[in-house]
Amino acid sequence: MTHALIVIDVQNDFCPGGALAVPEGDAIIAGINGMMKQADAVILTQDWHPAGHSSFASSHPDQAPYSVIKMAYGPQVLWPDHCIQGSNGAAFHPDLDQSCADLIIRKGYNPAIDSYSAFFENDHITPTGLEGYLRSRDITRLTIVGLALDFCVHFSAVDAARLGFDVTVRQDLCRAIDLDGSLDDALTAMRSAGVSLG
Ligand code: VGL
Ligand code: ZN
Repeated sequence: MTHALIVIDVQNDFCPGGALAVPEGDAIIAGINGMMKQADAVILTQDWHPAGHSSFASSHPDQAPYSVIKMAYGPQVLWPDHCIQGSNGAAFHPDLDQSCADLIIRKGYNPAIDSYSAFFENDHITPTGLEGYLRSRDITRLTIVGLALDFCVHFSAVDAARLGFDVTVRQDLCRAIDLDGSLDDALTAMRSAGVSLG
């Protein structure tokens, strides 16, 4: 059984001082670095939006950040501008050890669709390619950590479990945004999808 550590979006914009800062987002980095040596494969994801992305409140002049609108593919939270391609905010936090990473997968680059999950864009159809990568390396067991627990970690973990991977989310190595009960909803959804919450 081959085991991969998937590190979700440990980027400057999700850490204190960033554009979409997750409280204590940087507090998990030392623990994540420590886990990398134990995994057969280490995969980092990077939220990577073009300027003017449709998930930004600034792209919808009548909408405030954190409001929810209906997109063709379902409800979408509108975020402050964040993780713009090539910006310092989109860079990995300088304390994250990138030297062990086998693969860096970028997501959210399609201007019209957000992508919380590392596996599918928010239409739940368009693949990122990560599933094929994992299967071709015979990886069956995943430990998922990172930011934010209630958005990108949550959707990545649920998709992974539905695809048949054996998934553990290490809650101590995640932090949440917690918007309108989103953390409780995420924990419930992960449990019912068969994700182990470690
Ligand atoms: C994320 C909101 C917008 C995340 C990414 O990494 O959880 N959340 N883009
Ligand atoms: Zn984003």
